[in-house]
Amino acid sequence: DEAPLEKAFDATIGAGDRIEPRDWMPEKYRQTLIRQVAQHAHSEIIGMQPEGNWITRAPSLRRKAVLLAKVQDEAGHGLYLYSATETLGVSRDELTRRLIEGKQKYSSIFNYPTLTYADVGSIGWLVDGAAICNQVPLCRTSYGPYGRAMIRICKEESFHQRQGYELLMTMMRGTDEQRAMVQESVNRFWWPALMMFGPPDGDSPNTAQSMEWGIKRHTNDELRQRFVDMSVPQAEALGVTFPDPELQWNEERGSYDFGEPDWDEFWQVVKGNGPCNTQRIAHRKAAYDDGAWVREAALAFAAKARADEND
Ligand code: FAQ
Repeated sequence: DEAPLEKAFDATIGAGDRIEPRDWMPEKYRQTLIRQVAQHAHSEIIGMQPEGNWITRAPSLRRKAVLLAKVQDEAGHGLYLYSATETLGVSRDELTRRLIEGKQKYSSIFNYPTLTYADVGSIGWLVDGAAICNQVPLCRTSYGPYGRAMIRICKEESFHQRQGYELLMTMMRGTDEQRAMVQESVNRFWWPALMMFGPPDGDSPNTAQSMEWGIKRHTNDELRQRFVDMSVPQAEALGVTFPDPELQWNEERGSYDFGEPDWDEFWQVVKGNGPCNTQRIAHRKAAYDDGAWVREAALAFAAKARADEND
């Protein structure tokens, strides 16, 4: 009889306490977490590709070192998150296979190309900015291992956001050509960054249940609004504009009004038809296949160590 277990689970959630790996949990809670945390992990790993594209072409040793450190952090975030997912009973290898086979998603944003070096700055400022907005509340998510991973990840994302903003600020102090490059990049990344928060609340099948379980703490639209309000003054300080004629301060709401993202484009990208979906998955698959010998060697070594122990 699971009723008393379910009651204890509900009480833990109701009290705002955390569910830990060995606690009983409803199967749907487990599956929702596997879905969200695995998608998040995949996003970090796939998210290494757009910026990784510029490591060999960074304009100075300093910029290269910063970018290299950021991309390495993303690998680390992926690993914390795969570890958190493993506590729910699914292996990292299985999750990687689901990603490569297109059975699990990763964030739409990483299916856009990085065409100029300014895109490294825009990703740091806007993409990491959006990620922070979304992830700071996730530090209080109801599942312990996920929340603890988020705390560390958010600290590193703050550094990522600042390196992007500082990079763009430096370019804005440069030539007219550099300023134009920044504006062009911001124009391309603004709408995709707003789409990172997911579909509008009315079209978000998972939000209500995830909020009830304390997995999500705010709705997609709440966080999107928070991100817009945070970004506008930053854009003014930087000296760029966002490509949205409807963007306007609303005195009554104490928030910015803004236009509607192109949700058809969003669903196309989510379904696999974005500009870089095929390339991103092909690259990930090649890296996985190329690493097969390392996994085999590690397994053989572990088997030998076990055999030696038994001698
Ligand atoms: N892209 O019912 P909802 C980063 C899917 S930050 C693709 O609203 P939910 C840092 C959604 O999965 C990026 N798919 O879903 C970094 C669902 O499909 P499903 C990663 C999306 O889960 C920076 C369907 O649409 N951050 O990596 C997207 O309640 C720079 C219906 O949506 C996270 O993952 C999208 N944008 O809310 C790294 C944060 N939006 O699964 C490198 C944690 C929605 O039923 C460089 N995740 N979908 O088949 C979350 O907060 C939530 O999962 C949401 C979606 C808010 C993303």
